[in-house]
Amino acid sequence: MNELGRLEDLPQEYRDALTARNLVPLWPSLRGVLPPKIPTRQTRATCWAYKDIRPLLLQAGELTPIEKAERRVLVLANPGHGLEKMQASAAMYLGMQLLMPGEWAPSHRHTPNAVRMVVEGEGAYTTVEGEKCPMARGDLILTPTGLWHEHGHDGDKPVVWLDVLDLPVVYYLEASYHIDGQRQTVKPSVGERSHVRSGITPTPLFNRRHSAYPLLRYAWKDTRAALCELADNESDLEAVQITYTNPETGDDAQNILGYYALLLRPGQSLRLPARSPACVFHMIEGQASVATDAQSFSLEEADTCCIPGYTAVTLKNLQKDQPSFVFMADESPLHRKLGVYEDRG
Ligand code: GTQ
Repeated sequence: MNELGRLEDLPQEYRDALTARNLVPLWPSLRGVLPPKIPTRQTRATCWAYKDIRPLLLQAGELTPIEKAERRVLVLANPGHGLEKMQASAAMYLGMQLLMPGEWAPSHRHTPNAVRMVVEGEGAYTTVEGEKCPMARGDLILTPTGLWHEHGHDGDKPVVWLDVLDLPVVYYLEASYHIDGQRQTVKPSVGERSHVRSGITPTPLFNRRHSAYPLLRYAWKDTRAALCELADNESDLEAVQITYTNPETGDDAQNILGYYALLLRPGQSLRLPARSPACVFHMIEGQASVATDAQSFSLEEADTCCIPGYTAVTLKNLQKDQPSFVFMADESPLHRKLGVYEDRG
């Protein structure tokens, strides 16, 4: 590969003439934007332990009233991107959100898509387009782009959940904004009751409530049962993984980020190939290690880590006699739509 000319090789007068006309020579920066064989990734393998987050989040509950926060969130920021960027990866944002009993996080809608993975507590709910979605540990609740959502809490202990948003990429596209709304009138819940069995959906033609996002809440008890069934019925299946999908189209549940849950059999070690998207792992139940060639994290319940793209990962269940359950989020839908998705094995 040729050594390319440097900026310093050019006469200062010439460089100034370019700058004055908003022009930049490509060759000094060509290898930077098109590095050989593998992309440069700002995303660093990073782990956030829940035992570190929890006391600081509860302290935020005392320091900052909900009215002053709107959303009381500590952002899980990847130091590789710079903490102020508030990104876990190029396309993913992660935050731990706290709602105290009786608090209310007011209604708004925004262009980035969000999901909540419930970490701790009972009695809270997110109302999405008038549909009240109760929150229990491990439940996944979608608040897709443009839909009104607000959070409330009728219980008596703090509730914490993990927010996953595609905010960094929507912001990068200069397409990120929000609109404030009124408290929503709750209507009878339809999503879950209209999709009680996979493969059976209301016929869209006759469905007056038809929405691009027909299912907003994926209860952990159902997801867990599906994973256990899969593990029991297919004893030679290596990756016991489900994808959270749109029940009417079979597509990923959202357009930009993909969401999955994985059962690791007792003591199982599972290698995930090096793929182009970055991936987030969050421990729902049990304990597991998440290892790359370079480093390894040990995840306890409610811990979260992020691994950059183009990196093979080995997950290992650290429990010898019980399954462990992992929630995963990645950038696959975005990479596939853009045509840049790669699996390097
Ligand atoms: O709960 O609506 O972590 O709007 C970041 C932005 C949560 C939310 C976040 C948000 C929300």
